[in-house]
Amino acid sequence: MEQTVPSICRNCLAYCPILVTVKDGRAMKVAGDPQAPAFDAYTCPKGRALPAQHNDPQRVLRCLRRTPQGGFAEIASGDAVAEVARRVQAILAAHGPRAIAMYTGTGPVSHPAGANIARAWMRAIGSRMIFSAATIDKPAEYTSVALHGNWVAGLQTFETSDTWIIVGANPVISKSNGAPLNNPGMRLKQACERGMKMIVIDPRRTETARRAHVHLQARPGEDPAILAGLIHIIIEEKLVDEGFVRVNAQGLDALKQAVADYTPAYVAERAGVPVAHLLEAARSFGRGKRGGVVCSTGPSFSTHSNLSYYLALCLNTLCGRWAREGERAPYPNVLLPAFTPKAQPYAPYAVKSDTPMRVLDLHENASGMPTAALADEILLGGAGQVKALFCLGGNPVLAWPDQQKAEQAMRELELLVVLDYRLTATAQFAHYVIPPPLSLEVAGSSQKVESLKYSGVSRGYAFAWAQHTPAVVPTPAGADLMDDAGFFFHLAQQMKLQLEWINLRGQGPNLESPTERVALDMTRMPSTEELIELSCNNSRVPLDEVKKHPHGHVWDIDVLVTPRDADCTARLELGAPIMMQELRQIRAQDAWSPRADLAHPFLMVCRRANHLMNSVGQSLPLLNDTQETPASMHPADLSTLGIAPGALATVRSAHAAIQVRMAADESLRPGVISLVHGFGGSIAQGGERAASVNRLLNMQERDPISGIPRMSAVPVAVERAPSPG
Ligand SMILES: Nc1nc2c(c(=O)[nH]1)N[C@H]1C(S)=C(S)[C@@H](COP(=O)(O)OP(=O)(O)OC[C@H]3O[C@@H](n4cnc5c(=O)[nH]c(N)nc54)[C@H](O)[C@@H]3O)O[C@H]1N2
Ligand SMILES: Nc1nc2c(c(=O)[nH]1)N[C@H]1C(S)=C(S)[C@@H](COP(=O)(O)OP(=O)(O)OC[C@H]3O[C@@H](n4cnc5c(=O)[nH]c(N)nc54)[C@H](O)[C@@H]3O)O[C@H]1N2
Ligand code: SF4
Ligand SMILES: [Mo]
Repeated sequence: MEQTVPSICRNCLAYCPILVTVKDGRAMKVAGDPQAPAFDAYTCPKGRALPAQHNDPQRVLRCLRRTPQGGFAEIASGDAVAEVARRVQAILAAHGPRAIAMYTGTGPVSHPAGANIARAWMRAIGSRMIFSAATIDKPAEYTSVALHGNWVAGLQTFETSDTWIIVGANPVISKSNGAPLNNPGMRLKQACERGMKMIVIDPRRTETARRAHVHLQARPGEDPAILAGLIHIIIEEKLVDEGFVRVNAQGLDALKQAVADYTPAYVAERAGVPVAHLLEAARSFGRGKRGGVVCSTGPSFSTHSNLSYYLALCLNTLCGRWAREGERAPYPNVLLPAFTPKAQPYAPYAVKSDTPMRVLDLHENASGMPTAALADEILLGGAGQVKALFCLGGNPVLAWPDQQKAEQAMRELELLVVLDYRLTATAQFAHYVIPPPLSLEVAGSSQKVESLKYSGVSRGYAFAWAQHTPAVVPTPAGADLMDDAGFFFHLAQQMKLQLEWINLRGQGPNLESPTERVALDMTRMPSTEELIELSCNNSRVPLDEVKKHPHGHVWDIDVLVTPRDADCTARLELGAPIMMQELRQIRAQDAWSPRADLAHPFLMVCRRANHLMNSVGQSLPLLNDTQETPASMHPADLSTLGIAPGALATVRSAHAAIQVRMAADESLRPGVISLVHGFGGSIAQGGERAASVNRLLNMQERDPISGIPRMSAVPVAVERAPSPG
């Protein structure tokens, strides 16, 4: 029997509403849902490949355990949990809780409850060694807010703005920050048609940049200088919203001084963009009535990311781009609790915590524990050494900077438990692989997307959309799967631990509504539906009401932004001393000499591909037919190098070399090579051809707070690959 049912694609954080055609208990087809409001039946290739992903013959359907010979043998899920519990207890007894670490990657995007229960388990054993992909993604989203403060009612929205600055993001492909996630290409087109002046800073003329009023096709890594330059012009040309700044901010004088030397002429030369474009960008933003500046992985990866993100927040504050008293609240919450969207700041807070790493002088910080340093932490012997790692929906061997070190760390672990449905580059080093059911096999809700606003500014949907989906297909016959939540719950049961579920609504100490703590009944594993109910406790719209709209619904939540409290003393900080100091340091740098490094004359940047989600999708023939890392350069550079489009090339950083398949791309700034991240396999699997971008990186140059190393604007040499044989 064939049936078409509504659901939600949970492969990325756009959470598009979909229609799934189900035949004999198998997903056959996925299409956009025309009955869903506000999405235009949009899907991308990854969403349409959900059936291929679910029915993938290579999918892991039973738990695996490493054999003494180095292969894998199947093990019943209950036995796997019991064995892992025993091994964890032995490690705890010998080395204490710090020896147990957890890494959550992007996998939990599709089952948010898993990471919540996993963290509860880590709290129960007393380990603070909780790492996530956030600190190798956009850690500055958190650190910048800690340094600058945030705004209770949120940023003005893209949908209501007449100007917008996008720094190093390509939302048309990646559904990333700042631009609407629902069919972003269409939303950008509509915005430009209604006259929005969009400014895009990107070394590549991306699908997004093609719509820009001004495209600053700058040299990668110069975002701090460019943003300082825009601030300089906005201050010089008196485009600051002085009334707003007087009431809500402090530190303007310090900022003015620190950007004084970032003149248009200096910035233009340094970043390699025309002065006229810089002036036009600053003027369109400053003279617009509403707008916002958002940053993404481009500035995050190319060093000084705290500063880039911080200056973006300062631009928002200088121009008063926060939702103002009396306007409709932009992020009113549907499946999150109602709150009062006040026109006032959340105060800045401490950016570093007192939990230290043992390596690289790093600490837990506003963005979490520094993941980029976890391999070093695992490899460094002595008291506190990490002996066990739980890897929950992540792929360290392809995602962590310095692939060699990541692989070495995976081998060194006494216990590596990988929760994943694929035998990934990381899973091959695991002692246990625990496969979860996939998204269409479990219930879900859109709440995760709403809570994106707690990690940065302007994220998620600015309209009150919500949807719930039941499981729409059964798990495959003969499978013995365990979802992430179930695994940690059963582990806790085995270890006789009490778990506490926490609903946290906010960022750092700034909470939108009170934290809810619920002691779980440890005698029975709650169902996925029960966990969704728990996470939707006190939601503005009851979950049962949301369930009445299987295609999703946009609620008319007409909540207005309320005035600033009379006793509010919080102020947005424009002159945080460490940021001002970094601005001065960058200005004092000699930016030109390193460019004369003849051994590494090109700058490597990375990007995401429309058909892949980080390392996911590579092995699905429907999405990908090559095992070679796609790279591109400007045709003029290729012809100088004597590399034919389509040929193999070697990319060499100061650290290592990899092979890539080269394409010509006229939209790329000359001098830049762009690689797709997430590609390749482990070094153990494939030598030279296992070309993860992360082979090229190391920890030498890293952010002092988040620890993210230079992952973009990496100096490299590019050569014709030696011909085989
Ligand atoms: N050089 C370089 N390095 C990068 C980046 C870059 O652009 N360049 N990007 C960085 C960024 S932004 C990020 S977010 C990280 C990504 O880092 P990771 O999250 O570590 O990498 P992913 O490839 O996204 O791995 C997600 C894994 O989750 C699994 N998965 C999917 N669904 C589920 C599920 O329901 N349950 C479980 N348990 N697993 C599931 C997938 O099979 C996949 O193996 O990499 C970072 N590293
Ligand atoms: N299709 C697809 N969607 C995804 C993902 C995926 O793998 N595939 N991954 C998801 C994840 S985990 C994340 S974090 C988001 C990320 O979403 P985005 O941050 O939008 O990621 P990209 O599309 O790679 O866009 C980054 C852009 O930064 C530019 N860039 C590189 N270096 C610099 C620089 O120094 N300065 C500036 N200004 N720009 C620079 C690159 O050319 C690129 O166009 O996407 C998510 N969505
Ligand atoms: S953009 Fe693609 S992968 Fe992301 S939710 Fe929509 S259909 Fe799924
Ligand atoms: Mo990411």
